[in-house]
Amino acid sequence: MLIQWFPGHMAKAKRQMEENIKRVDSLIYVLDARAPFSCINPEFDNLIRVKPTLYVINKSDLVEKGAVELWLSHFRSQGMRALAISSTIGKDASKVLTALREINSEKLERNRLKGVIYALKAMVIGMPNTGKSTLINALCRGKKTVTGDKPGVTKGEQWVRLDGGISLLDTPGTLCHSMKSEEAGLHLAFIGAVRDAVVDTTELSLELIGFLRESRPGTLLARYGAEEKGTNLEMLESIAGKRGLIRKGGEVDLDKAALALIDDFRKLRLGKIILEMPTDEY
Ligand SMILES: Nc1nc2c(ncn2[C@@H]2O[C@H](COP(=O)(O)OP(=O)(O)O)[C@@H](O)[C@H]2O)c(=O)[nH]1
Ligand SMILES: [Mg+2]
Repeated sequence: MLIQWFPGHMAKAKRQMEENIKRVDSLIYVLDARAPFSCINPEFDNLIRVKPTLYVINKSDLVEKGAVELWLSHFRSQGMRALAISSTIGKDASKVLTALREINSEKLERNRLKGVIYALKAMVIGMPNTGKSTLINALCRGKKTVTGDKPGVTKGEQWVRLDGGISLLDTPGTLCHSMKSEEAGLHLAFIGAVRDAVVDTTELSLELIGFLRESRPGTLLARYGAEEKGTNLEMLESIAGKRGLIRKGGEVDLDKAALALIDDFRKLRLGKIILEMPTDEY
């Protein structure tokens, strides 16, 4: 199943980011822990090339700790500065600021020696739904100072000034013109980075069933009591039956079963499931 979605507002957001890159010291690149590789957008390459980048594996609470550790060491072995957090948990987000100061330490020190208090500026980028805004909100702890009406800062992009002299620029999530691979497109759709309305959810659920049967055998049986046999479509029918999702004529309601399955995956009701692990290729 090929996923393709690059609406006009993303093209516009991308142009704005390319414009705003000049105004920031570094980038905070937010990835979803369930699909860290697929969340790396080749269209951001021209941004990361010019500014030091901090990779933040967000939503770590949705995957096993060991898996996150493997991704961190994988990224670090490639010379990327990376850390893992959950923006929705406690003070986890503040680790990002510490790391941001670290990667800009030379600049901060140079300014300090000149007697200048330098205010760091960072642009927060990432695929849609990776938690960029949640991270920023966690960092400003409710005392958000949005200065969105500056010239050149249009709707959809917002500067937020934090205590301690750091300003962050929130950006709208951006996908790519064409997905890195069919698999990457699917993973992004599973984690909700692609708007559900533009995807055939029944077909997407069949892909998810396929993934689970192969990578996590026993998951569907445990959750729905559905024997893992036959085609993926037969499994979806079986899930619909087990959940009592029946239409008026007595037919199973595949659409509802598909939505239920995808929702169960996203809400952790199938357990903590990472979609991709580091390989030699990436
Ligand atoms: N479980 C979990 N959910 C998160 C985390 N960070 C963000 N979310 C959720 O992910 C969804 C998208 O977050 P949002 O900040 O709007 O993403 P954005 O599109 O990148 O700005 C929201 O429902 C958040 O509550 C996290 O660390 N863990
Ligand atoms: Mg946002």
